[in-house]
Amino acid sequence: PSVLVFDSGIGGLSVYHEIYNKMPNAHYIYAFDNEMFPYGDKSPEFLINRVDSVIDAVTQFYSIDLAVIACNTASTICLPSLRSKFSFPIIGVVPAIKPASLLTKNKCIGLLATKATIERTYVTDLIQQFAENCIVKLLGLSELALIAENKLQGITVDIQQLKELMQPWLRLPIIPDTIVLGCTHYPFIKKELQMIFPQATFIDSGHAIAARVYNLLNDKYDLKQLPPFMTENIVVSTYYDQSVEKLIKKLSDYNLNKY
Ligand code: DGN
Repeated sequence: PSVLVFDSGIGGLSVYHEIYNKMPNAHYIYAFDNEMFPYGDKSPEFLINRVDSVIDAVTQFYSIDLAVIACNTASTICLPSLRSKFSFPIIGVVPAIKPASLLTKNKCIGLLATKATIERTYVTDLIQQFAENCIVKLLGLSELALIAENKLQGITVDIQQLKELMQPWLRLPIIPDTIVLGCTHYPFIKKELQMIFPQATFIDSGHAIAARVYNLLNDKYDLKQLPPFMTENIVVSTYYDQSVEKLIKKLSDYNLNKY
C-alpha cells in the first residue's frame, strides 16, 4: 500500500516515523508545503483550499491508498472538505487531550500548539468532551515549529529562548503535569521541553495515528504477509531551495531518500 503523509513542514516526520516503525513494508510519500510554512498563521479558508490543492497535485503523480494529514493546524479544519473530495481514507491528527485527561494526576493539563490550533472550536469541543474535570492551559506559539525545523537542520535549540516562551506556564501556581504536544513539530524538541518541565509527562498523537493507519490498511491488505516494499520512499516539497536540499540529506535518516 501507498501512504501519503502530509504536513506544512518536517513536523509530520514525527508521525511518519511512528507509522514506518509499525509498517515498514508500505510505500511512503512524504509531502510538505514548505512554500507556505508555517500554517499556524494562515486563515481557515486559505488552508482548506491550499491543502486540497497540494494533495490533489500529489495524486496526479502517485496513486495513494491512504493519506495522513500529519498536521494539527490543518487537521482541525481541512478534514471534512478533503474527505468529500478524495475517495481514499484520510486520517488527521488532533491533540491528545483524551489520553492526557486519563494520565494527569494534578488535573492540570497543558496544550502546546500553534496559535491557529488553540483557537479552533474543534479543540474547545475536545476539551469540553474529554477533560471537563481538568484545568486545561492553552499556549499557542508561532515560534516553536520553526525552532523544531531549525533543530532538524542542525541548529541547536536556545534553551533560554524556549524558557522565555514557556513563561506563561512557569508562572502558574499549578504547573501542568501532563503536556499535550498539539503540533507534530514538537516531538522533535521534547527533550528540550522536558528540561524546562522536568516533572511533566509529554504526549503526542503519533503512536495512536500509527495504530489507526495499520488497522485500516490491515483490513484491506494482509500486512503481515506482504513482502518488503522495494520502491524508494519519496519526498515532495512545494518549494525548492537550499534548506530543502539540506533537509533531504537529513531525511535519509528516516528512510526517505528520494527527492
Ligand atoms: N506541524 C503543524 C501542526 O501540527 O500544527 C503545523 C506547524 C506550522 O506550520 N506552524
